[in-house]
Amino acid sequence: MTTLTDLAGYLASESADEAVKEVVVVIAQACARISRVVASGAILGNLGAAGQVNVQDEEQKKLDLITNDILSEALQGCPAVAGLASEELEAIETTGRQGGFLVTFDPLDGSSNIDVNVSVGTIFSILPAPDGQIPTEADFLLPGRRQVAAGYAVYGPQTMLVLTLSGGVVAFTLDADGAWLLTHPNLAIAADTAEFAINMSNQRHWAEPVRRYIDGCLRGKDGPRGKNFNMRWVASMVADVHRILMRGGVFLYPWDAREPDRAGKLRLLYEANPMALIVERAGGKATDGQTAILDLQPVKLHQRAPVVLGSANEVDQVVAATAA
Ligand code: AHM
Ligand code: MG
Repeated sequence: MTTLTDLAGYLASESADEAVKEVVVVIAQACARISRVVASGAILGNLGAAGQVNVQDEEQKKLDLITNDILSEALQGCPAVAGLASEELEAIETTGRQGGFLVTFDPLDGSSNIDVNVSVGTIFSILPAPDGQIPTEADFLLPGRRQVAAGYAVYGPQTMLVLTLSGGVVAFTLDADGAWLLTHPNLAIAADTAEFAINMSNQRHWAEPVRRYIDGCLRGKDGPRGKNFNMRWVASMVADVHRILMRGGVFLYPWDAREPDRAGKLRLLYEANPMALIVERAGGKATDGQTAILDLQPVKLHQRAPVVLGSANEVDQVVAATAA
């Protein structure tokens, strides 16, 4: 058996700033801990609702709160971190330090799946912090292109950490001893696909162009696309994006008419932006339908965005269908 490089070995070979690497190590350790806590589920009495809602008015699970605490405590203790923001925290937290980095995260994405033992994950984004001052919320409102690193951990049949630092996209698998081993040194998303991911139950609420695009896929080889499509929807963005990284596909969470004043379901700073950076670095595309996700200027911390991402040529098809 060949010996696999671990996270420390990989980081030693990477040209990124040493302080960013420190932040990545702290997050990776926290994700390994979260993996154990998630895996213990009912044994530790951690499944089920926490009995409160978050800033987005969504019911929080016990594990949303536990995993949020694990990550925020880890980042509070990391010398290179000046501030953090989480899906589960209304306001930013500062660490009392200046300079270094800001981290935004969704500690347990797809948490509606926890109680039924389906894959969930942690998503994170690392941004530069302002020099010479304690960060404020405004300092977090940077376009996704300013991210210095992004990644996610997926807690599935295998626990994996997908990461992009200064170059491409790599993935590590957590071994039984708690080490992250580099199992996927160069992830690239196939440009073409015949697989789409969308919550079809919202069909009647979509805008007409999205309906038209999906209708074209559903009509298969008898329709305008001239080929049959498969559909997958895990309802865990990490799991859906992970599948797309591994075998191609397109993921859509568009605006819909259920909450017309909201741009979509997914949040820009800790869901759409980190996933968009990973997808672009792997050769795919990520857009809100008009603008590359990474070029959107955030105006508030928990802002939402419509998301279309994945195989480059299929994202182009969505954009063309929605522009028509
Ligand atoms: P969460 O962060 O509260 O878990 O919500 C985000 C999740 C995504 O992981 C997933 O793509 C989407 O919500 C699923 O939404 P739906 O319940 O409409 O299928
Ligand atoms: Mg989420």
